[in-house]
Amino acid sequence: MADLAAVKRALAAQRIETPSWAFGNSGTRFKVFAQAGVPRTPEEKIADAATVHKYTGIAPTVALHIPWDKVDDYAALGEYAASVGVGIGAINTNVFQDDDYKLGSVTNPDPGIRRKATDHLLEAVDIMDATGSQDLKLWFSDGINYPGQDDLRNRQDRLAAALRETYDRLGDNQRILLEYKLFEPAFYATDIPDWGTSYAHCIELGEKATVCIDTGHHAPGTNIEFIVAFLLRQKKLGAFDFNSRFYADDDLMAGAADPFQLFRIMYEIVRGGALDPAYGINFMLDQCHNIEAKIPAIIRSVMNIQEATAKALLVDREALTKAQNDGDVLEANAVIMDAYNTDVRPLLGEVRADAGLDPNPIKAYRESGYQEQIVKDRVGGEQAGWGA
Ligand code: LRH
Ligand code: MN
Ligand code: MN
Repeated sequence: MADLAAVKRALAAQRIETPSWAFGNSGTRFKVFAQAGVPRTPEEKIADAATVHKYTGIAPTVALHIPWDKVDDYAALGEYAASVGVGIGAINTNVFQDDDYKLGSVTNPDPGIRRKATDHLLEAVDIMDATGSQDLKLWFSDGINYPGQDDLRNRQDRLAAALRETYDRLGDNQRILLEYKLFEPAFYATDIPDWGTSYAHCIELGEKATVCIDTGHHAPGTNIEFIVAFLLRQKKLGAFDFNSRFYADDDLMAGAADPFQLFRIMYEIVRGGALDPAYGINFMLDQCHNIEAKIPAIIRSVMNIQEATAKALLVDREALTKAQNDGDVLEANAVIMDAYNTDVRPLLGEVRADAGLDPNPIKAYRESGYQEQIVKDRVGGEQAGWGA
């Protein structure tokens, strides 16, 4: 049996980072459905993130995306965040929304465009210095649409050079989180399409470079928990971008499409001793709430991850090990399924009550009047960044 007091302590200590862009309007390439009350400024996105933290108690940092969250004074933005009770988390770079990047950013055949893209990555490290952020999150949309369009191998060399320059600019407590994605916007070959490519570049760079797993960036059917287990064993897993998907990179609420997969991922995290914030994994959300209200959707996502984690913590590890060593396939599977099928909502309600929170964060948010207030106060909200 799992030790319930230890499970509760682990749940109370869990941390999840919210993405500033999830609070703004977003949509598909077909339509952005604007919502009333969405943030107009980075400060308002941070205020919404602080609200998510207020009701969940486990989301004390918010990731920024530059230039979507561009301000003149980043130190002042960091101070503002602290004043509303949150910290600035990962700084996400954006080298995908400029006409110059049509043929790629850091892998572009034009050295001038590569310089511009790399300078943006270096600027992001300056922002980390100003905000005290430790994580530089890099995702490159770079890739090609047609066979022969560019040289696959030369693009890897250009990528490695930009990564090296950026890595060498990092301070002692700063690190690179290198994200991969199978396809989109490139449709034939992406320059960092999978965890193996990201991992190889991270190895080449050094210990301050680790892989970021975005759960929506794989081919259907990919066993993500295997990737988690493998990277933990190599000490090269640095972060998650959690979201869920039915088809491609849908960016739906984490745990909505496949809560069982989320549980299996969190089980590998627990089994690897990597849940404790001291281990250093940044558990971020990366989602878009195109048709549902944003703040409660983000609260729901945090709760879904908590539920998957609670179930993972409840796995009877001793019984599992015994069944595995006995070669008892059915019993081993039953131990995992018993944990997954446990209703952990009352347990999480207790954890929240112990922390002085309402056991039902969504209800508490709805009753708080915050939503009505932002609808009244904020007129003319901005698009989160897609196409903005
Ligand atoms: C790319 C991605 C990456 C970006 C974010 C907005 O699909 O997952 O993390 O920074 O979306
Ligand atoms: Mn992502
Ligand atoms: Mn994505």
